[in-house]
Amino acid sequence: MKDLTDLLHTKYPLIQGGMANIATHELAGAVSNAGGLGLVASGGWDTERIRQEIRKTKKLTDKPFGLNIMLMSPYAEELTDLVIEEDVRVVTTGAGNPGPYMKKWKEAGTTVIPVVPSVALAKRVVRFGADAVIVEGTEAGGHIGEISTFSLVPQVADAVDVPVIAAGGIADFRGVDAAFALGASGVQIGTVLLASEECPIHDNYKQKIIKAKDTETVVTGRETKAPVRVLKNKMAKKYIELSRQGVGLEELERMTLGSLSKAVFEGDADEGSFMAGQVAGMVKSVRSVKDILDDMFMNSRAYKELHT
Ligand code: TUI
Repeated sequence: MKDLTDLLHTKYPLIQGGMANIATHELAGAVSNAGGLGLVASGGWDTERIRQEIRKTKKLTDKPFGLNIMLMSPYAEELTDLVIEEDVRVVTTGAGNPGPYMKKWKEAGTTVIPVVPSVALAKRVVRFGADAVIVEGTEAGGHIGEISTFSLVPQVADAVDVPVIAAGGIADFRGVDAAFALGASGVQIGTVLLASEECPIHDNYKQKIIKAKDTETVVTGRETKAPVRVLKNKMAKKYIELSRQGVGLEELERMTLGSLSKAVFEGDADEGSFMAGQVAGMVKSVRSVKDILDDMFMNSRAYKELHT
């Protein structure tokens, strides 16, 4: 199989997670400059704000970067055109089926890499022309599927003939090696990047990640079919209670994005939604994005084998 770095035009076979409200030009530019594929995220922002983020990223880096489109966003449809207007070379999608937009992107020569939580969706997006798939396990932070990375990655790798990128549960070189052993050609990381110098979030959020233990994340909103993994706090308890009481999906989504802003910008320990994956317990310090990526790949046997 072709090396993922040939598809992404990057030094490392790594994509940054498209974290809503967090993955701005600062983070995307830093990840691309460090040798991964940085992403500008879309969840929470309107089309003009994202256009500005894309333009600012181009000023920060001459390396490739992408746009993540959260398909539950009210601006999703507009963003599918923005990709083409702003000549973004790679698009990743999440929280839905990008099938209806694939023809337009393929005609424009965009590289399309959907996040999939199941074998069925992986097969469907590949039929529509996906260039690779990001297979995200339930260990990940934010909006998640049901199946673990360990179980899902090999099943998707057996089912499709495009590169598989493993996501969820990966924070260091051991995760990279495990992903390759399971049949992946690369990784996507999010939580470990929250604790990077370049990540533009409130310091309280970074400190919460660093202090978190293995048992500190919880999944909210299972009843509403929009499960979201966050660090345990007052807001998470309130959200679980409301979704048990049957509060509607739309209201819960609005609440989620509102409380995510409180976490990201204000570091509000009680009212914030601190989205994080189960690997938060592994993250022990704030480092530069370059240190995080160099450490992941210079110590990975799988990466060394591919590149020597
Ligand atoms: O999208 C994510 N993670 C996210 S999005 C987000 S912002 C948010 N805003 C309001 C409410 C909830 C979240 C925070 N974190 N990850 C990618 C991902 N995609 N995980 C799971 C999926 C997924 C789920 C179902 C992808 C496709 C899918 O398809 C269902 C279908 O239509 O077949």
